[in-house]
Amino acid sequence: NHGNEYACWLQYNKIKESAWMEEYKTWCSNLVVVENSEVINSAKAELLRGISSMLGFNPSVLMEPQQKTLIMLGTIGKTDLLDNRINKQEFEHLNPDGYVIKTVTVGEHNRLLLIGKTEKGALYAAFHLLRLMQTRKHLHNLDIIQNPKNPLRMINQWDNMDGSIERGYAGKSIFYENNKITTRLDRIKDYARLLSSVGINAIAINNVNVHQVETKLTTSEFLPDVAKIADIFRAYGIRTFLSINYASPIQIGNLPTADPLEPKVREWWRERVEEIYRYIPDFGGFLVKADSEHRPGPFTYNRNHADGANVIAEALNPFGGLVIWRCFVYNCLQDWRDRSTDRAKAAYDHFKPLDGKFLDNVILQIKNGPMDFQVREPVSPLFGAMENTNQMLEFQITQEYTGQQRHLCYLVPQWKEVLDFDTFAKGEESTVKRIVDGSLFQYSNCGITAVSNIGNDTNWTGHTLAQANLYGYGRLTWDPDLSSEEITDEWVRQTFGHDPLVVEQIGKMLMDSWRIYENYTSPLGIGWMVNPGHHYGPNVDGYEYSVWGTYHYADCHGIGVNRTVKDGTGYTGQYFPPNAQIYESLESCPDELLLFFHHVPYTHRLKSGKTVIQHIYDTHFDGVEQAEGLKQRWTSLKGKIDDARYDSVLKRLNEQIEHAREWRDVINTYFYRKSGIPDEQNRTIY
Ligand code: GCW
Repeated sequence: NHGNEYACWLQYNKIKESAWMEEYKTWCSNLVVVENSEVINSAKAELLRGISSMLGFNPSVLMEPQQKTLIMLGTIGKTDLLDNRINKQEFEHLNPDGYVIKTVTVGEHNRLLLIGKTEKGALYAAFHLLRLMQTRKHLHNLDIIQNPKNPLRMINQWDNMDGSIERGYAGKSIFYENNKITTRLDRIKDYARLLSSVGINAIAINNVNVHQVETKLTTSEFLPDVAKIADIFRAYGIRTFLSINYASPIQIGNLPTADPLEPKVREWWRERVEEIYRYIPDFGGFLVKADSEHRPGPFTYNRNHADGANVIAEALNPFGGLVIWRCFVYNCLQDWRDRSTDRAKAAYDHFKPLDGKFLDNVILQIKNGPMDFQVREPVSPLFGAMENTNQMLEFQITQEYTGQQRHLCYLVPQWKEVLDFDTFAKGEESTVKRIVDGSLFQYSNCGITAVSNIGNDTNWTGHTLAQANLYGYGRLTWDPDLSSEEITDEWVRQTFGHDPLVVEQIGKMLMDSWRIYENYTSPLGIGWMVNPGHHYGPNVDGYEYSVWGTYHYADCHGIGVNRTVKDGTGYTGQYFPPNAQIYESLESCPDELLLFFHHVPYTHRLKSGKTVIQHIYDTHFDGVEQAEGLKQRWTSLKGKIDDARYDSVLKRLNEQIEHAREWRDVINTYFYRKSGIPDEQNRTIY
């Protein structure tokens, strides 16, 4: 037992309130499980663990129902032999991962049914019941039908085999050390439990930047160990994927080329894939970063991304494997004087012309947003722009540009905005969530993925409150219609208990935190004012004259990127109407994205009535005060939270305040110096 910070939201703390204890005891004394499979066994083990820990006794496990009040766990196929009053029609429209939770009366006794359409559904039902108990919900009269909205609910690890994690802020990798796969598999199992409890069903276990050793993960040198990891995840309903190096045929296959149209290359991929499936029969497939940030890809051979993806997809197809091909492709050797190249436009320009050219088992993975994972960006215009090509969405849970898990920044509200964004691709209600769940264009493969925020720190995420981002991400992939408030409330109760003050204060801290971070860092949709390389801390011109295409164009007259069709880069034209018009016009463009789309003088008046320069000053002064407010909320909870977690969060909040001040002063001074316009309120600007 490593304590509450390790257990995250699966603490299963002893229930002290006697009323709840009595109610749950009635239900949980007997557990019937007639099936015996890996996934069902995981579900059974989790129920036993949770119940014994919360209620202090081990339920009797029965092989067949008896005349008692009991829980029944299983799949609709097997449990329909027993009289369970289940309406089978309810299952017809459910996805394979769906389930029903229901309380029924049979004879004189009650049964609580946890019935999956498949065994994965049963596992999710078990986690759901434990969540109901951990959040103190009544169990009588349950009638729940759950169906995951997204077929793929995925996690990407950016872990390297030397144990480092690209953009990792919570220690080292739990998967690798010293260029080998770890032998400490317990931690991976606990990770699988956490992920599965929120519905994650796929994971790519190595960094999309695939270096020399990692290229060999697809070979017999490492496949036996990859298979061990896949075994663990499989028991929790999670399929394992590998990130691959596009130049593998050259690097490990001794071929002179990786040209996708070369028959020898095709044959090589076929053999590679066959071997992988001998070790991992349900292998998920490959995640590919190609022709992106100096990674190899089909461009070398004058082939396009469809040629590149399809040759690998062909090899995977007989086994049901997928190619997940990233759209993060742009010119990373730009000259800052070149105003016609626009990184935000790149994904659309590269991929839109290839609509319909990809095989069915290829999915395009599109980053939110069009530039990168900035604090605020518009939604990528590529969503909805490819009716005949499977798409999925990529979020970043790890807080690369949002405070690196030293600052509190709860991203669920940001993700909700993206998912709810109406692209108008097929008229009204063409929201991003309906595109990536496959319902708008009937995609065969699709969903949501995100870069993980965990490492081997005891609390997994560095900042204990950053656990909420992992939890919330999973919940949203299952059901993007859940509100931020619901998710937050669930997470706080499971993580910190039910004291009303605790629930209220932590909930507010989380809900306000993204806006607070935005306030003291990046105003009005401008990003990138960070130190180059590690991306922590303010540096207004850090990226301004570099090759990455990330400019704000601030000078003594004004700031912002003109991305209009009229006289800018033309980016706004990538959106469907009416979004295209809304962003094109200075009058209708929302304040929060103004500088993403327009270059304006510092004296330009926002819809809020403030000038741009005054907005910059005000938000930066406010942001620091709000960061101080976060600490006040937290310290009001002293004594209500265990010391370990209380102290570690307090330490980070203190650091956040320090850094917020640094941000404020650096940004305000820079723009005061550039514009020469003083703060209306005469506050200190250095
Ligand atoms: O934002 C950038 C990161 C890189 C990352 C890249 C990507 C894995 O700074 O570290 O590389 O995105 O998404 O490929």
